[in-house]
Amino acid sequence: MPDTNVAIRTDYDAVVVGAGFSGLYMLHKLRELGLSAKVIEMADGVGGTWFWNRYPGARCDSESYYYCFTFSKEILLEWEWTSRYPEQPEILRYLNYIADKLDLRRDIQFNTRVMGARYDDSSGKWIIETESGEHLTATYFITAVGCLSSAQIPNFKGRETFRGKSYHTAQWPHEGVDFTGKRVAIIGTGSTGIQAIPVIARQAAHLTVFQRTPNYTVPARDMPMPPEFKQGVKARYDEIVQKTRESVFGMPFEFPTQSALEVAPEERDKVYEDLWNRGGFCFMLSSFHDLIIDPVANDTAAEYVRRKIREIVTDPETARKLSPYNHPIGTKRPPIDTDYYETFNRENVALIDIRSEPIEEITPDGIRTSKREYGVDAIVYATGFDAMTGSLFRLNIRGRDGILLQEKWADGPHTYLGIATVDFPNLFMITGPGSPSVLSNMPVSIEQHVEWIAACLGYMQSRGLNQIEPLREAEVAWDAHVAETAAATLFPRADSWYMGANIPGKPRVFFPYAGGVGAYRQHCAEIAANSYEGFVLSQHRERVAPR
Ligand code: NA7
Repeated sequence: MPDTNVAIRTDYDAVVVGAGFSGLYMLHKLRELGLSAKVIEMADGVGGTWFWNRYPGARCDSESYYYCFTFSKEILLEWEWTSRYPEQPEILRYLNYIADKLDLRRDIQFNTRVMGARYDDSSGKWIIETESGEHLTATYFITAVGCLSSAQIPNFKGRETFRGKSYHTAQWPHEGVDFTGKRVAIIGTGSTGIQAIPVIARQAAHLTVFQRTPNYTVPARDMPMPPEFKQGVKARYDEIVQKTRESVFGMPFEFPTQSALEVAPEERDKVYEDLWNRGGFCFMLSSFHDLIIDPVANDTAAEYVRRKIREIVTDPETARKLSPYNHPIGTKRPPIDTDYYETFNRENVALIDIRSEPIEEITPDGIRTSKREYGVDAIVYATGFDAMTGSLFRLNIRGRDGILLQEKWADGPHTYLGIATVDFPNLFMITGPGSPSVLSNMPVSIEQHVEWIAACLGYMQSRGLNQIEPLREAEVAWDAHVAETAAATLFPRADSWYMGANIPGKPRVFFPYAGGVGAYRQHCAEIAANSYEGFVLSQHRERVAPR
């Protein structure tokens, strides 16, 4: 990058990276402020997560009527969702519709990868370098890169020797994959594997599932959106939107007030049974208030799911292998499914528990465990992501004095509100670590962050200010609050990607903020109302080098 300690030209008020939900809305808000902005996007289209994750069975686990933008009544009323849980192609169509409706594409630069971004102290500007060697300058640098965008393939020995086809679920070929007549292996039973396994099993000649940790999953109960439900939702949108914003998880469910331990076992089972039949996240979110804070309460729900597995799966040994035992329910990101446990009753599906039979290597013909080699034609890696920080670190962001974000965060992320970080002035991270982000219905948290950032920029604009950076003591206090909030829950008891546990060498801290969407929103609003308490706002005066 050029060493610029002289006055530099500024191309844009803001450069935003990523054209998914966050980048699209951020661009719209920046335009409303009259600021010049450019969105840089690696893909050749909008959509972010929903552009890349095209694996069989890919759909959203949040229900369509609240997994959407809410800032425009016109959009809310105009767009028609077809099913209870939108499939990936439908969400991608929706985001394309948003881009067209708001005329966003003219300020998005597609097929462009950001290689580095550096804050230049003397000019107070960001210099963003792209893969083609282009340099863009901006006053504000805004990351809209998503929390689960850096795909992770474990470094199995011999991986490159495999003669068949390999796929990561988040890098799926756009033309699709036909597994008809093929012997397929899938590694990973997180939300993605759980969605993909039943669909691949119906197509492939044989599917071998390599499972490291059995997961608790609850039926989604997907269905077409009944027209009367759609109408009812549209009539009640204001109320639904309000509820999601004030809720704990960004979803319009009533938070339960009862403890799982206050009710008789039969009554408790009835609650679980009703919610199991209703389907989706409400099993965890609408049953009892203490499932994620009290291990005894939690185990009532965990045991209910284990019982269901024993009822559904006909082979007792397979049922045993599928039964989660080493973490409380809900402490890993809860999946929801369509026919997941039922799939293991199929003749063409085998389950391999790789804790008792570890994968030793990938061979030219398949996967060799400590017991035998499994010959396959294709391997699907449903092995997840370097969550929350992976997509930020890929940008090689350098703050004051050239400090690299991954160096500053070597022992885990340090942020103020999950939005900003000391030594990186004018950097805003939409749904960054330390914010509710992945513990919430993402569009709700994205809208809240984008609107907060836009309001902050508007405040600065109206006062002739152009520099913002958190105070170190505010960041230290927020980090402590994020950690103590997580410590009051059962989340730290799981080896989850929330804890960085899926990536060898990643610091073991709790990455998102567990204090709830509503409380967090209120806190951010109070900070704004208190003249952006905890931030230093100033006017940067460019240092001009002597001639
Ligand atoms: P997840 O939830 O991280 O799941 C990844 C799965 O892959 C999980 O079962 C892992 O087992 C398994 N995995 C990861 N590394 C390995 C290795 N080295 N060997 C064997 N198995 C491994 O990712 P998803 O894509 O399913 O979901 C991510 C989010 O995307 C999801 O929550 C939604 O928000 C959308 P583990 O449990 O770590 O033992």
